[in-house]
Amino acid sequence: MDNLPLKMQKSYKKAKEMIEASEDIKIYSHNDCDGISAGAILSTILDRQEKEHEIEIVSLDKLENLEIENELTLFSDLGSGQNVDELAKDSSKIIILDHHPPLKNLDYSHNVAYDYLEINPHHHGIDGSHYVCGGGLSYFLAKEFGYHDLSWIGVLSAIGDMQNSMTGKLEGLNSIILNDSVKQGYVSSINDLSLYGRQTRPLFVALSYFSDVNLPITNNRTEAIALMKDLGIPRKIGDRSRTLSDLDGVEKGKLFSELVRMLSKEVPERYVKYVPKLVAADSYEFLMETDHTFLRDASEFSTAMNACTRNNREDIALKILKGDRIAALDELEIVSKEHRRYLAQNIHKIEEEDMIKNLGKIQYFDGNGIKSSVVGTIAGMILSYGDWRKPMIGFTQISEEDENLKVSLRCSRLLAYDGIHFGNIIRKVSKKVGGSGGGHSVACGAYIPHDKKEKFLTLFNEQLKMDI
Ligand SMILES: [Mn+2]
Repeated sequence: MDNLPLKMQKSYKKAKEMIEASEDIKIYSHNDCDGISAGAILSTILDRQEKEHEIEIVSLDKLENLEIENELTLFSDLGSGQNVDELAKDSSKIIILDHHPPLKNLDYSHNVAYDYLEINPHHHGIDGSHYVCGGGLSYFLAKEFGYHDLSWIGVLSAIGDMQNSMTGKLEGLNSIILNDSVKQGYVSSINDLSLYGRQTRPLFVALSYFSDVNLPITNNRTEAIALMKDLGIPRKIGDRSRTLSDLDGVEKGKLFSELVRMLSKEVPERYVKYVPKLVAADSYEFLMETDHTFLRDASEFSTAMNACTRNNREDIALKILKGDRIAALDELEIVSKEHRRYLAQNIHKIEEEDMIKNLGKIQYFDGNGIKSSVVGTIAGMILSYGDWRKPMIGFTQISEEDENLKVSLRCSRLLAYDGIHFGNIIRKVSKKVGGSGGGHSVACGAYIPHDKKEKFLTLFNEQLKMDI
């Protein structure tokens, strides 16, 4: 694909005109890496156009009964699945840039008095979970204004949104964004080993976090070091531990073959064909950023943005995305350190107190006391202490004021490659117990009534028996 569908192009022209004609603008964007990226792109467009604006990064529940007070209101990475215009005035102008399944059809704008423009790939037959996300949709608006230099944020948002999760590549409209950023010299796409922490983690540490399948190196740094030694891969350069980004092609080749060999021995026959995809994927490097910093690697960068939102510090993430590389980085360092400490403490507790329980085809833990914003992150991290063949489900109270439960699920990518979509399953099951949920195939979540945990687990297990 090398251009947007014609109808989408027209919508972007209209969006540009609406912005140019407005003086008082408000942006609402979603509180995750994708949403903040989208918000940062929109805010940068408005800065450059010298348009007065306010930006608010919000969770989806904040969109109920929203007062539409500004001349123009922009919604990014949200809005299609909510009735955000319920309280719109006849004079209101609304633009939605969202990739989630829309509630309204394309003609909706003809039936309302106010100016309503929704740009959503689903309206044009394009799947919004793999081919474009909120940040990408916002980048296409920037492009309409001629701001191609913001393309790298579009790439970041796609990685943050796991748009590449099924194939290890950016495809569809995402590939247009990637091409723009490569052409501009901002991004380089590298076929690499699929290990987290390319720039900042010592390679032996990155190897020890391999958790899609439990290998001898999983959670075992000694084994990881021994593996590198066996393959003749030096651990250090001078005093510094080498990271994945330090390896040359020959070294990566050796490591790739060895990981494929180890995994193929470990997984059931029917998964063997997915093993190469598990070990190698495209990585994206931001060429204007310093080597060996999290900023240099799209995946590490997106994790840092998520750490900000999980700790209600969207302001830091926004500043970094808009170019602050000094004060905001210091602030981020403090937040990240505390974030990592919190995660480690809770993972240790779950492991020490043997809190992972098994029920048929699932495993779960009661994360009572764990902040609901990180229960998913923790579920993902303790997967390696459980059984990779089963999804890991975490429960915790939504907040001190709300005793209902947040449910988060993480699983090995192998299960998704094999065709299971946990986002769809959790949507179905949470609905049956009077809650709501959804998400990606390997990472998803739900909110359910406080007394429905057992029922949820039973139904989820039954559903899985039918689906597998
Ligand atoms: Mn998104």
